Amino acid sequence: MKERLALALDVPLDRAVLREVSHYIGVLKIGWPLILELGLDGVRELVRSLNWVEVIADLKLADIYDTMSKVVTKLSFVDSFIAHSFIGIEEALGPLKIDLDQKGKGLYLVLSMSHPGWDDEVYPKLLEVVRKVSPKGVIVGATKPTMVAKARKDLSKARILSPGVGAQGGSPGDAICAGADVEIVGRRIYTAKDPVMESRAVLKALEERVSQCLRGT
Ligand code: BMP
Repeated sequence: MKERLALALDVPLDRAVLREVSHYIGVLKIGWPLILELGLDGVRELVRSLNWVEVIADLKLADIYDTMSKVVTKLSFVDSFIAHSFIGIEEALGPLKIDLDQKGKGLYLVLSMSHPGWDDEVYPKLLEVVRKVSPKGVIVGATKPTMVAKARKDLSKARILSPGVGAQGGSPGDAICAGADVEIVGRRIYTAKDPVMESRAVLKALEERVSQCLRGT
């Protein structure tokens, strides 16, 4: 099950601690906070020092293709990128998808964010973009399992990554039970007194919840 948990590493963790955490969490999500803290070389080295199932660069790309292509070229050490879907296709997500396909990289598009200020009125419009681009997957907040279930119904093949477990109120396993593939946890783990024990606890809670919903209880 560890491949169904992602660590949002928004602050650096001690290397030995991170190694232990990776026994319980398979996917690593890195983004601006870590890159600005460690620099690109530091992040590259950290990413390469361990064997992750997938490393996702969460820069929430939202620009014209030409600019986004310059950014993704600098991050060849990751497996996938997250971009905003509202930027549209022509000269933006269309060529970005082709570029990433050629590079053997995945693209995830933001479909429904986890925070209270996000307005799901835009969902149908974003879904239309997602369907046309056909990315590897989408981001749908774990704080709204009903939106996860809706996205799963609307997109049978896309991977669904769900951030918001822990600090934002989502409970481990709820998003997966609603149809997500991966749950993303940040602060609950990296601010814990013992991030290794916390990772283990989150994985255990996720496994218990998922086996519960598989049994239909
Ligand atoms: P935390 O568990 O500490 O709340 O971290 C969640 C992570 O997921 C952060 O890196 C955040 O930027 C990201 N995220 C989110 O919280 N909500 C979204 O809708 C999309 C995200 O990428």
